[in-house]
Amino acid sequence: MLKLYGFASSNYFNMVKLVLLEKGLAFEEVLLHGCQNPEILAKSPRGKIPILETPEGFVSETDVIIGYLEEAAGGLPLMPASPFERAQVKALAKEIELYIELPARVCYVEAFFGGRETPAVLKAKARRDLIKGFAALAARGRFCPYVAGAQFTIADVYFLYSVDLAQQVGQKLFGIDLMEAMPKAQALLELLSTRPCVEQVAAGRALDAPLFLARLQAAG
Ligand SMILES: N[C@@H](CCC(=O)N[C@@H](CS)C(=O)NCC(=O)O)C(=O)O
Repeated sequence: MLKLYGFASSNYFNMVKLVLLEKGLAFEEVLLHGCQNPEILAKSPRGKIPILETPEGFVSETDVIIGYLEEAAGGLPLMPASPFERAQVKALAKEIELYIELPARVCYVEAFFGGRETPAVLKAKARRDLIKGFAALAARGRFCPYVAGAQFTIADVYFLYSVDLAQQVGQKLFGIDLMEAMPKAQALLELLSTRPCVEQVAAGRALDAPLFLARLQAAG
């Protein structure tokens, strides 16, 4: 059986978990925090989670894991059939990852965990990048009702677990609403939150949240 390594407060872990659930695939969760010990590095060379264990070995990096599941694991397709439409979905997911999730991530500790302040120069860059990232999403996203069109796809998975956190970073750190001019994107966040698989992922995240906070506090 497929095994998903990671922890439920991780948005990347939750992306893969949602894909597994939406596809209706059987899998087991294995609790693991990213770290640099040799045993983990043998499975994921940068020590990051999530990691997927397959009958043939380990796969790391969320977009690669999701691509593997789409190609190899069966279940409900989360990509369109046409190569051109697939390219649009992949571009949306990649742009959300690179230009929304990653700039927002630089500010997570300050925004969500009351931890150390993000250095001013990084914060200013994050603000600029987020504004451009959301503009790109507004330009390419279709939101009718899903990010890439009428089908729920992996672009929605990236959207769901990146945009809400980035929007909160915008509000908390910069006093801006990055989705102010995107009412359909806001409506999509609400629509996605009612999907049974999304509710299941949210329940796991809620259970893990206090443990994750305690870990962060212990790590200083
Ligand atoms: N590029 C990676 C990012 C995954 C990632 O950042 N995972 C975090 C948890 S949300 C992690 O493992 N952090 C531990 C570390 O950086 O050592 C992916 O797409 O899977």
